[in-house]
Amino acid sequence: MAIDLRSDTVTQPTEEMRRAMAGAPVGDDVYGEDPSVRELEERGAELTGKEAGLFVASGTMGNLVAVLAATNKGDEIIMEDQMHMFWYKVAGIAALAGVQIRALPGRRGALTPDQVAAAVRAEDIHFPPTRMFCMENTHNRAGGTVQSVQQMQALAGAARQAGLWVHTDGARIFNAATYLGVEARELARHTDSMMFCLSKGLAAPAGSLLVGPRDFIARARKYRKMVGGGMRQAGVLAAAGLVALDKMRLRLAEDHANARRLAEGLAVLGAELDLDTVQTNIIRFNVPGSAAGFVRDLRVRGILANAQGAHSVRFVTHYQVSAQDVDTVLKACRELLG
Ligand code: TLP
Repeated sequence: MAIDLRSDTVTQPTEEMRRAMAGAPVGDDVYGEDPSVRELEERGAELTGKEAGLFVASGTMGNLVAVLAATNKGDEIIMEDQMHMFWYKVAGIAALAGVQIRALPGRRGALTPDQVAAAVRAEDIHFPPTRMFCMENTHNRAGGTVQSVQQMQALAGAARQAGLWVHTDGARIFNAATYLGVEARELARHTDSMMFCLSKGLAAPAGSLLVGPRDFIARARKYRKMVGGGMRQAGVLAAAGLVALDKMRLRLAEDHANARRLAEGLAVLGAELDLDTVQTNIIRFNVPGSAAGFVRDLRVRGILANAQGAHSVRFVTHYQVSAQDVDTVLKACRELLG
């Protein structure tokens, strides 16, 4: 089988997930009658210290319904300019929520509180109202970098001071919590709502959770219906999500250790990368020649990866990438870079 470093989204459900899915009690979730979905939503809320949770089809849907629930058409929202919500959502926030994104340059995926405060619009007949501030932790395009509890606290402080709703794309929030050695709820305290994914490093086959205050989640539930996300007997998916939260969440340090060793090996081989950014399970590095060519040559050797620019390659580790696989990948890279 190929060693698949394209993303942690490629992870297959574990045997335990498959068993849980087969035996899951289910009901019609649009009527609020699916016990497995309810249990998952409660567990997600509890882990993040929020009042309520909402099971959504994807991370994309979770972020979209969060924006829909927090804004009105014609509002502006502030975020860092490499964020997933800005880059990869097919402009869904503009097209479907009718909201303008004010994207600001950050450092390693993070803005400063001063940048946020300065970007808030004054009252003026020409300006859209600034309604929301979003951050991403861990930060995908910055290479899986982590924002600390203190950073999130300071940013949320600046945003709340200006009356903004604070939302976090926490697709990989448990990777951030693992890196920092804190509970996810310590990070989640400094955001009003948060989305996190079950189908990335946590290996569930599909689904994400949006968590936040009860009235916000009730509004988001209606928007989820609007965008076609009422999934009926979704308990078969939620059952896998429960295994993801209870079991797979606790093993992410292994993926980080593998990523670290892989990155250190790549640095020795002369790949251009900033080791300080390799904090979790994502490695971004530059090769001297074409990234697409490098990725093609890896594929011939049974290794899958994504090119992310002319010279930039991304490797992502996950539970189906073993320490032995790291050796195999480094051997292949030695042939290609050496
Ligand atoms: N990221 C995927 C691709 O879409 C790029 C990946 O392979 O990394 N927020 C963040 C930070 C993400 O990295 C992703 C997916 C999402 C949201 C969207 O989640 P899904 O794919 O469930 O809609």
